[in-house]
Amino acid sequence: RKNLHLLSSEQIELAKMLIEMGQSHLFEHWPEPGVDDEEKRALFDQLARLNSSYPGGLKSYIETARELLADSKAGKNPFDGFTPSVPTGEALSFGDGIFMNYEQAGIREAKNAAFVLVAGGLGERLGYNGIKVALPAETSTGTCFLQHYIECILALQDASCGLTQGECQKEIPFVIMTSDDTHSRTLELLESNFYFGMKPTQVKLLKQEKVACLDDNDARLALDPKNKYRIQTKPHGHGDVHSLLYSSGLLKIWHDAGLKWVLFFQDTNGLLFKAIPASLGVSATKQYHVNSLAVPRKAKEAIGGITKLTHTDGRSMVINVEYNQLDPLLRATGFPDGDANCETGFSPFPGNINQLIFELDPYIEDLKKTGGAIKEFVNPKYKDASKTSFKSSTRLECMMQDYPKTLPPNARVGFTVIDTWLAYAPVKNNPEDAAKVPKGNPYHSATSGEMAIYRANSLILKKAGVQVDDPVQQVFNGQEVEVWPRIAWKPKWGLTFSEIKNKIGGSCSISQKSTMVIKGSNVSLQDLSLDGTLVVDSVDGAEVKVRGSVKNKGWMVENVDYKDTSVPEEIRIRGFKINKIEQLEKKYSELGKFCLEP
Ligand code: UGB
Repeated sequence: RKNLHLLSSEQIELAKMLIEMGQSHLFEHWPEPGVDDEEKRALFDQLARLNSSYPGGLKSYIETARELLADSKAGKNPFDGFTPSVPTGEALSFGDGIFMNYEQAGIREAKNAAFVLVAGGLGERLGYNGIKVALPAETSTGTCFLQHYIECILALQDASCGLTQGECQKEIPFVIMTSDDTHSRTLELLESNFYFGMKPTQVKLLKQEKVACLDDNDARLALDPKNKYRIQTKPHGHGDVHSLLYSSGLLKIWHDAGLKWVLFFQDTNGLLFKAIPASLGVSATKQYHVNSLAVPRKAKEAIGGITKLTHTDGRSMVINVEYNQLDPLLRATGFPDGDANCETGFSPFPGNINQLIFELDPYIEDLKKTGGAIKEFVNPKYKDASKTSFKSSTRLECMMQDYPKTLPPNARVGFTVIDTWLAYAPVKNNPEDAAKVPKGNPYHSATSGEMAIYRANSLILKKAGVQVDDPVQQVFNGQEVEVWPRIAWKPKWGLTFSEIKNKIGGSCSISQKSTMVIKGSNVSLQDLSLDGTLVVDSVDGAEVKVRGSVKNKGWMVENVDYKDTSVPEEIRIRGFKINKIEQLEKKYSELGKFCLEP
């Protein structure tokens, strides 16, 4: 009470509420006025931020926490009354007629879409010191994930308007959700690279706030062990993206601009955009309010399972069940083997890759009711079986894919299963953990993420008629992977299968030791025989035909050890580096028609 004069009238109201909510321990230790006054004010500034950034404020946070902590202590099953079963969705097969029709529908719709990248996570499992979106997706070109995503969105924009690069009047909005852990470094990456060609006004960064940690089952807010005038905070999870989009006013702006779709995606999947046109086409054709992208899932793989949950009262929903919950849920509901592969060698539950496509208007209508609040969960680590105290403080968390949990039963919620090789190769695990992944399960490492890009590009070209040599097996950082020719292209060269096919003519072949990098949009391959390295760049408006035989010493993939600190971290976590020995490299800077025939 003696310190009240230090606070504004709003802060006094906040203090009263906190005391009523059993949080007086936050101030009990405060010394006489005149001692640490600045620190006391700083605590209230932080409390005000925590209060305003959570839907319903700290009161609501504490109430929800008490309920969830009581449920957790009682061992209540979050799936009580629900029986899981395998849902049916749209399964796509790359390159067939249906797939290509969906791709065309998706390209038409792309100009009515906004993209949202959730990039607030530090990636603790990867243990990389930088932000994950700054990591090269592949090291033949060195293109980082953020650059790749921006180039994909720009290419989609142009393709959707039916124009060549830069001429499209409609700008696809791009939002990046950051956090205190990633915000300044994301902004710096964008600014120092001129937003990778996107207009700065087209990109919006929304920073998520962390939430207060909780010390006990009464949801007493935890003071920071290092500073008794600060609340300890931790990330709340990617589910924050919904309330942030809503409170930013962006959804209304998009609605007024005639947009129809919002696409959410994660920070390190170099394949994702190969599946975007077709899956957006599925959303548009089937008029899905929510469409989750999924891939065949290996049992125990650290990706959620898309599951149909049917309640005893008749309700049912199709929802992600997170990887740590799927096994206990199955065991408790008559599947004694839990999360196990079936005769196909995969889990019968498709794997959620957290690429979500929402139809904008129903999304806005739902958020008007919820403010974007997502069903949360709590995961306290108890000291002992009495479940009365925690090993360390806990907090509420939420996931963006839990959004459909608040939808009415008539909402059209679907999912699209797509080949893993085409759609999903995230970079999440550090080399040591990746090397311990059970044989046959994906590594999800920087090594496998890069090799998956070459594999996908090789398989796409093969399907388009190019004779691509088989891969060799090699071990990097203890992980055995297929090494295909290192083929990389800018998204504007080919976003869809039909576009790529149209750029290939005659009989083309690429040997396993080869590298091919295509940077121009209008480069076609005619009777090309490549055995070495070829790099072709051209400005828009230059039409380049590459034909004949290219043979040189090329670029070699050489082992490096992840413990070798003389090698930059972003390279050594892959376990290999590209040694550029010899290449044919051509750049066309003038408009016109050219033929590259060595
Ligand atoms: N992220 C944030 O933006 N903010 C946060 O507070 C936390 C994360 P992880 P996770 O597709 O592979 C998810 O840690 O949570 C961003 C799905 O829940 O990489 O283990 C972060 O920057 C799971 O169902 O993933 O698992 C990153 O971009 C499964 O689908 C993204 O959120 C799995 O991803 C995901 O964070 C998958």
